Amino acid sequence: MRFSIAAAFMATTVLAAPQAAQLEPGRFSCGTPDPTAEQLAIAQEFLKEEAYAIANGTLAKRAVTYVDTYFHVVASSTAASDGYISDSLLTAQFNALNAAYAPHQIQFVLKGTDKTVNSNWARDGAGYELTMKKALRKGTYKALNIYFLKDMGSNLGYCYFPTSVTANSNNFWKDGCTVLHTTVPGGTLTNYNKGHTVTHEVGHWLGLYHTFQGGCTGAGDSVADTPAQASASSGCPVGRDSCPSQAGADPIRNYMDYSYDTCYDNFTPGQAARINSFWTTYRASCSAC
Ligand SMILES: *[C@@H]1O[C@H](CO)[C@@H](O)[C@H](O)[C@H]1NC(C)=O
Ligand SMILES: [Ca+2]
Ligand SMILES: [Zn+2]
Repeated sequence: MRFSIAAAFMATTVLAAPQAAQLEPGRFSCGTPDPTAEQLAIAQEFLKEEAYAIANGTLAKRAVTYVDTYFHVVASSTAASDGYISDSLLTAQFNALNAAYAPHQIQFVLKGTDKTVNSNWARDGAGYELTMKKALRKGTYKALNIYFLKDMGSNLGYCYFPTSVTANSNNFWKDGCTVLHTTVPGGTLTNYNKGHTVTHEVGHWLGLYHTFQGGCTGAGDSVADTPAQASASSGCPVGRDSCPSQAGADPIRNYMDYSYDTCYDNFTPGQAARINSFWTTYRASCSAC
């Protein structure tokens, strides 16, 4: 692993603001910003090292990474319809997340759950993101904080990619994932209520880009074993091949596409390697945070 990568990019890496949804309601829509040119360059550097580590067997021998996890429910009242998620649905959400990552040496450990009623905080885009997170965020930069909100506009969720942060900076406080409450298993959002909006968003928090990043040409998502894809999928379009001149059909079942929750079933070994690279470089090694 090249620890120099983090330092080399430290000076200019800033967190982009979440993007407004670009797809119509009723489709999966993620507000995680596209990676910057700099972030794509980091991924390209990782890709070279990962190829060696896969080939020489080092990667296969890595230990399980345990990720301390905190759930924060932020609702506008104690009614389920206002975002006050029951304990049983939160347990189901946690289990769905862990099941998705279990084949890849990643396990989440639920360290705490809190529930807050605050109608300003419960509405993403109302201007309270930093205030809310400063009040609720727990753990170091290695800890995953997921905020379940009542209202996300037309996004289902967004996260921030791993980067170089300093203690007590806004980038540190903002780190984490924000997800629409109706996407948890048993939630009311048809086709997106098996808990895999969280799986997808946590993929970003661990360093993964969308499988359709960059379209058919160029570096794409900078992962070698996810076939190139022209655009986001919708539903579960079996056989979709949006880049016919490139190898492989679209990875519609990959958690980093935009398919229905029932369609998703995998991360690839290349994505697992990328998660390991980002974890080691930015989160496990963050001594100042
Ligand atoms: C395998 O490759 C990785 C990545 O380049 C390297 O860090 C590691 O030292 C190599 N291990 C062996 C046993 O060659
Ligand atoms: Ca790819
Ligand atoms: Zn996304």
